[in-house]
Amino acid sequence: MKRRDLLKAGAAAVAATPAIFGGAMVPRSAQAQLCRPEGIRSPLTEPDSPPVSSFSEPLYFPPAMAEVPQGSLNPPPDPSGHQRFNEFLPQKFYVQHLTEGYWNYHSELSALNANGGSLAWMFNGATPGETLVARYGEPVFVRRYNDLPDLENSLMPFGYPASTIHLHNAHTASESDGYPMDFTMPGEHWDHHYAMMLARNDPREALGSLWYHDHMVDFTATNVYAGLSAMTVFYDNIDTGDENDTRPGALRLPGNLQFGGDNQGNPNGYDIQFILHDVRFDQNGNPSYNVFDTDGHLGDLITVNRKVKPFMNVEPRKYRFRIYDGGPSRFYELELRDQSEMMCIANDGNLLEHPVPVTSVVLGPANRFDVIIDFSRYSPGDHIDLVNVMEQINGQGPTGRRLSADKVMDVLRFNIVDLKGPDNSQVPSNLRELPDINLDEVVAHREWVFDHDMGLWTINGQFMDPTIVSAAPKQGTAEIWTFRNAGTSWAHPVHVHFEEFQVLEWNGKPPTGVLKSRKDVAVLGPGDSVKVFYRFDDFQGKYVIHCHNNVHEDNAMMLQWKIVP
Ligand SMILES: [Cu+2]
Repeated sequence: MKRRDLLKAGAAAVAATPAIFGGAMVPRSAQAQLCRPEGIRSPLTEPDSPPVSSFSEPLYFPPAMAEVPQGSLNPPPDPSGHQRFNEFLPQKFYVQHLTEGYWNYHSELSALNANGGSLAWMFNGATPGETLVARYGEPVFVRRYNDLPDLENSLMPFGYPASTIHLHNAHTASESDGYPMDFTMPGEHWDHHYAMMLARNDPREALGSLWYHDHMVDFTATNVYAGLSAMTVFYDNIDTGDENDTRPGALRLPGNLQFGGDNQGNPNGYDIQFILHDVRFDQNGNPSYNVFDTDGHLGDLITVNRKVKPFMNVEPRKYRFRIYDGGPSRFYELELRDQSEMMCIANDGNLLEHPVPVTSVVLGPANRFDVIIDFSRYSPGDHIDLVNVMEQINGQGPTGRRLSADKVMDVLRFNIVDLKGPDNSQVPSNLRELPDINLDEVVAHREWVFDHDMGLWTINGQFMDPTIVSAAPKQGTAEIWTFRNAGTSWAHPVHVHFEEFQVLEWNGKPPTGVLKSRKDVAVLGPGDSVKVFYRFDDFQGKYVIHCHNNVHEDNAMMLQWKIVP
């Protein structure tokens, strides 16, 4: 072969390489083509966190939100402020207060701080806030008070104490969605009505693993990093949360709904939620953040449920883990240190048609995966670690390379303890069917190009501007949207509020494996293009499309769109 042919073959090989995200779990050799070092504009110069021990801190399990009586809400809920309120009358009422305080990320960090903890913004005194556990057919009302200190009195050296809380990616009316301009200032509150309705009344549209987080315009990355994130679990007629459920159709996935119960110091039974945030701490044990780096923010310590490199006791049996990448900018490839098998059952919180065996999961900011890990292959006294092997050297995106063995990042240790009872859970071969895609319903095609212009991040050449409506799909119609990354050295996890999408083509090819699913975040590596199918139903109003690298989002990579009659 002549040299020129070799070069051509090399170029073709790169062009044909499946993107890491479009072909999640692609062979390692195919992945070293993402955010390449030659594209680096902002080498990481932040000081390292103080050293802390791995796996010495117990995992934090946020409790489920506790109901309050409707009559305790003063003023009472105002039905006129919500679409379809009387049709979906709330059955469960909750109240949250956003406050500033101190959180024990790790006892060795807390020991560095005169206040005995790391500075944090929290929901009802904790981060992550309580888990919203809800069922389809049982509408929910959440009142959130912004009790953060005002800017002059806040001790947090970053962030802005105005807040709007988005329930990602619930099928929520615009006014309850946490629209970025619908924010409260300290002393104000906002009411959220979650109808707990299936999109288009279709049980195939049920969502499972969601999260709620601040979405303040221009300050999402910092406010979430400060602590304003938490998890949500929706159950329905087949994914009932009870592995002992004898009703026909019940999937009996691991879980026993023992919220508030306790068998291993673990209130959530065998259905466990992990939200990952990478955090960098200063010498006083407080989170640190460089507000001048618009490429993204990387922490050097991975927190799980806001505990640094914690441990969790598990029985030798099956568990369901819902794993959330809480950002702001880190991408993960998570695997067990022995690279043993996990069963992936959901992508972005939506059950797959069939479980897919994997040895790792790849997540960009805001992606979620549900996996089943069967610890029965281990014995009491053993331990096995969950680790991150994705190399990322700045906020732009991952390099695509695997971390060398000495650089692999500790995430969480599972300590195997004695079995307490029988494992009645199942991993059925059929989970949830996908809704139909009827291309005859498509009335419009739109393309959204993610790029970098004039020093900031853009979509279709535009910066976030709440006075501009960039698309106005009609309620009851379907459209095809194409997301394209025009950049050569950065990744963009693209998120659209309100509706799930199904991927038609990822770089021209139909999705397979774990990507054959409903999703709400499409991670675009350099040059990637994704064509998706949307329907717009049930509610009207304003929503956003944005990059979920929250630092890109805050530096203008967000547009408003609207569902119109
Ligand atoms: Cu981005």
